[in-house]
Amino acid sequence: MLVVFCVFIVSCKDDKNSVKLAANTDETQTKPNVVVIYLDDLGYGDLSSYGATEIQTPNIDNIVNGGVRFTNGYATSATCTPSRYAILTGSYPWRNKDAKILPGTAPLLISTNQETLPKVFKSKGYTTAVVGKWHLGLGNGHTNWNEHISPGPNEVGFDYSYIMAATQDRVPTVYIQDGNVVGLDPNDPIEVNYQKNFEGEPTAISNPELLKMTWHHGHNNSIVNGIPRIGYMKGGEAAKWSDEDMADHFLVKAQNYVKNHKDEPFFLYYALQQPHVPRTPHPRFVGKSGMGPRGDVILEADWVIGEFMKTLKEEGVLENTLIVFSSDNGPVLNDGYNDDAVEKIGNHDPKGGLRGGKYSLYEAGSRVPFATYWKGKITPKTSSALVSQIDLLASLANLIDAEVTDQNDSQNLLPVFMGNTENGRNALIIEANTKTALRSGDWLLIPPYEGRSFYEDVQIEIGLSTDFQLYNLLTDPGQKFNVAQSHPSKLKNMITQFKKLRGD
Ligand code: NG6
Ligand code: CA
Repeated sequence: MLVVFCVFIVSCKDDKNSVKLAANTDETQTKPNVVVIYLDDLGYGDLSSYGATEIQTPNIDNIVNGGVRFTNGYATSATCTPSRYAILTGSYPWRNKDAKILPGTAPLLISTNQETLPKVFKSKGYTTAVVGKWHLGLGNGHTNWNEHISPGPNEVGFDYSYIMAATQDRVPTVYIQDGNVVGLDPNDPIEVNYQKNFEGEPTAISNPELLKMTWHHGHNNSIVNGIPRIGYMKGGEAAKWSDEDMADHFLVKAQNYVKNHKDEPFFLYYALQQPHVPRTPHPRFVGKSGMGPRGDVILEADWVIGEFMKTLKEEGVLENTLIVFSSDNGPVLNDGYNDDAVEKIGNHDPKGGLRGGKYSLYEAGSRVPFATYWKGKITPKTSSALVSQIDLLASLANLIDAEVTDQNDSQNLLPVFMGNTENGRNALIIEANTKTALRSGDWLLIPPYEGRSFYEDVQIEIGLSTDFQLYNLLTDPGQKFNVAQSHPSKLKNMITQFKKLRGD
């Protein structure tokens, strides 16, 4: 009788949620691996699987078209640091006043006491890793780059970390493995300063003849590899990365991680640097897109992802691995370097018909390509459910039967991510440069804000207006018609809901 009862429980759980794996004698064998593949500044329209016709991204398309392709998938923010903070903590970035684009010298933004995605995995015996772009601060704000750097990713849940500290355009331009600068010569210590230059060190202003890439706005401090950066850096010559090799470099680290950990359950956060500036495709990809470096590095990212997927297959873990693919914020063409992104864009629309772009409260700022792929487990489909990267924490916790301990903003949408239902979020707050807006159902409310509405340097509409803006995204995805005046009761409802969710 008891046996029959147990079997009933197990199969009942299985029926309700196809993700749950049947009870097994060897638990570790059945725990699924999870890989989050995260791009930097990839727009909603930058992939052929999201409608691009001028560029082909077959490897990413295999993921997107082979899984759930979300058409209402969001990063929490229109810039990097806040989105990365949210995906890793499950907390809205606007709750943390420091969650803004960080300099390379910023202290660690995530508290070491905070719940994080990798900690959730560790609570169930997983091994965890981050490879690629970090941009969440390191140390206590007075980092000595020549010593062990802590706290960092290893102190917020990652067993292994192989990262760049901030962005490819910010110093220090070195890789950091588990808190130590890779390849550092102790006789050539690194110094970093975001306020002032080190005496005698060339900058883009003092020595323009040293540049192989020129700057358009910002990016005129230290020169590394002929590329002018944000911030000043001295020393560390042997440790400096090669920009053109960065994609291959991170790929090998991600592949090796899979090879070394294929026999235990793992969580890997693989954060590629493309197509953020400076766009430095490996020579293999130069000229391949016909769109200049921005298109070329998208092709490079696509290739790298194809290679990574091959590794999962060759190592025999593909069918036991859930892949989440997304981007940290929307697209920008000229983000500070003269790299032909505008001149060579042709008919390509990185925004995929949405309005705005990176930095913007309009849709193109935070609505991004978003897909979940699991060979043999997820049936390919397109989903219009409203989902945010912030929901991965609660949803992946559910996948592995882990407890969520902190009070946060993450919603358990596992059945949506598995493609079993369209019941996504009812509402979501999106953010751009600390300003917030409400998506609720098909509607988007942007409250009135002072401030510039257009960011000249990058030629992007920021979305700010001193009037209320209300858009119906179903009938007007390009946000051409502000219907705030003609829909007073909808507007009122949205304002009430927004205040409630913000806690104002
Ligand atoms: C901006 C940089 C931009 C980019 C961005 C961060 C200037 C003028 N612009 O401040 O180039 O680095 O920060 O991008 O310096 S993000 O994707 O990491 O948020
Ligand atoms: Ca970004």
